[in-house]
Amino acid sequence: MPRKILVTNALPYANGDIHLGHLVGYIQGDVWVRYQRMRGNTVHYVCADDTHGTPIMLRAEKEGITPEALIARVHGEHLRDFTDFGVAFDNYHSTHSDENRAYAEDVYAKLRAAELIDTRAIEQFYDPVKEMFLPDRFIKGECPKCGAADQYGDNCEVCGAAYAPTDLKNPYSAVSGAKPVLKTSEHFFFRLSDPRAVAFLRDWTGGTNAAGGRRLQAEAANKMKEWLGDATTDENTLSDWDISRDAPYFGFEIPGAPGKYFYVWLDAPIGYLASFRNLAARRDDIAVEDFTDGHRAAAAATEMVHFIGKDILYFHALFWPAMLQFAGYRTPSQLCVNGFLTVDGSKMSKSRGTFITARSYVTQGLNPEWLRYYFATKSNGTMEDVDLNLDDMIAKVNSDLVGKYVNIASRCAGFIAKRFDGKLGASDAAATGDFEAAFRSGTIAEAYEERDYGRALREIMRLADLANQYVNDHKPWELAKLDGQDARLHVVCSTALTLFRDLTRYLKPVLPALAAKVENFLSIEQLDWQDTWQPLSAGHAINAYAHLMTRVERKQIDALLEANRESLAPATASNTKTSTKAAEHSQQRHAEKQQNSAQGAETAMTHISIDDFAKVDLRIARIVNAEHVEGADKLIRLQLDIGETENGQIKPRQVFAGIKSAYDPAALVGRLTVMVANLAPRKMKFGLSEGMVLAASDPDAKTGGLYILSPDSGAVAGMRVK
Ligand code: B3M
Ligand code: ZN
Repeated sequence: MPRKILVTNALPYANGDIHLGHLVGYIQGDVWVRYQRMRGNTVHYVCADDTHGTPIMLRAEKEGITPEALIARVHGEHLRDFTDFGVAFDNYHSTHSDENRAYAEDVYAKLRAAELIDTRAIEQFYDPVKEMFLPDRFIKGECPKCGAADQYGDNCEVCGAAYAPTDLKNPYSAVSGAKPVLKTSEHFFFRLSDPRAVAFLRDWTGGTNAAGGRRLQAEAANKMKEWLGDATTDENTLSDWDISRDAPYFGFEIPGAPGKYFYVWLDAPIGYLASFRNLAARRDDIAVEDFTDGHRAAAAATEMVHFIGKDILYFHALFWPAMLQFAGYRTPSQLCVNGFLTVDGSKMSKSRGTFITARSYVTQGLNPEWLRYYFATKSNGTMEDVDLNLDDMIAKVNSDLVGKYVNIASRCAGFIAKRFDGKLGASDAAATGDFEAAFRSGTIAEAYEERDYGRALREIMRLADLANQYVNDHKPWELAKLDGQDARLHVVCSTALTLFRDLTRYLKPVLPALAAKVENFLSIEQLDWQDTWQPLSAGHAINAYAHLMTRVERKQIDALLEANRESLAPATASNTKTSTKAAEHSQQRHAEKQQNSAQGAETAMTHISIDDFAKVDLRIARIVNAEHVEGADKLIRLQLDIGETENGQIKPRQVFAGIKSAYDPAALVGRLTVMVANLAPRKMKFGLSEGMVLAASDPDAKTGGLYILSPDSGAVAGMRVK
């Protein structure tokens, strides 16, 4: 019986770029979906943007646009990024949608009817200037333990202490700078403390998935034990979960409770169902309730599988199944949890350029399937962190994909075209038989099922070694030079291409674009897993061999790092999100912090310390030369004297400044201005830019003008500006 599976990936927040850290989980999900489909299973693969909450509201406000406009723009960006990396959702929807509102209201009404919603007054920090309650991440102050300034309301980044925002000394609002006051308001709580909740969750945790495997990975099941306690010690309960927020808030207003909104994490996972329903509305082959209705027998024959990062396990393993269960919906069949991404062994960093956006990877011209392949080799189905070791990625892609796999086709295809009119001959049954036996003794399929893609690929590369061995043993390039060996040459090349086709089949979940090129080159139907072991038949015409994949060069990686490097990286929250330290605080506070931090970065960064400012080396610069740049419509090339010399000569810095619209180069020569002297040099198309000049402009571009800064008279080149 083919399986019927609804697969989801975590919904990214609608206020930040997709980066390589996100892609780990999306690629793992997409590979699994493609594998399941190749096996003949029916899979519906959905995702959406997670659009609600305070950070998105404030971000939109800061940009001077409505939240709706912000989320519409980001939706387009995210979808494009996923598409470029081959992550092919059947539907990419939004939590700010009618379907989601309807589901959220329904779940809430059913939980209320089940007497699982409580109302309680709570006291929280409130920003009297901005007139809003402040999430922990928007409150800063001095650490109660070590006294470090400008620490967030939940934990100290200097000494690592965790505390409540009310513990901070001299707290201030990161939104307005005002001193927050304590204010009481009514909140709604989902009563997870109800004994039914722990009993249900213990049972759910122990369940198996449709393939007979565990519902949860071992590490996730251990976490659950930690959270739920032991069934023999009865007193264990969970804390109730605060599911409402007060206006102003961007989200869904709670029916019957004006001014109260569903907390973003209530409607975020419900977004999976909303995206699925939205998909079903344009497909007549999907009966939504067969996947979602907990009372329907059909739902027992379908699966719902969630791919998520380990930082949001708490939400997906406790709140989400409990919400579904007590609202009468089907509960998740399986959670597939991935770890964080590190790059070259460290957490991603903007100053090192390892905080790499999906967009920059594509625009720098790197092949997304290199990354898919590398991430897959590093995925083993556990919650362990994945390290992107850049030199290792280059080595693996070049040796496995280009050196082993592509090499089989590139060494044989030409002879078929030149000597046999593009038509294959018979295959060598002994060789294809050996290959088949090697496949059958392996566990590639099980490895894909278990998301141990690293193992699957190691086995596939062993098969590629076999195929290469066959080519090396028969040396078509030598047969081609001998008289009377045409028939042999024909068999050898045809056999190698049959083996190449089968390798392509096994690689296809990971490398769909490459597989499509091969299907075209071999002129065959779309490969799936079930194909029988028929060699490509004699007389079958193939197409001319076109280049399949290029090697990765270190200089491409260096350019990528350069493009992502920010010399003055604020300690952004997206960095925090990937830290393992953060992963160690369990429980809801942690998960909420993750959420708030992931969203809060841009808007919360309204203050920096004097030490932060001191990192900027500002200098008076004399413009010794200025000229237009051939082929650049915005740039002027400046040579700036900041008092640096070489062999007694002034050694000016070259800076490309985007001021062409406002200045005639000739008028700039001789002027003094202010330059950032310690900005990391940046390779540009036109040469190296070794700094930046400061200029004023209207953020809304209402006046359109650009004004470079000048010091008062008396200042000379090289003086420090502080
Ligand atoms: N937007 C946060 C995250 O990616 C959140 C996931 C929602 S999944 C329902 O960490
Ligand atoms: Zn501290």
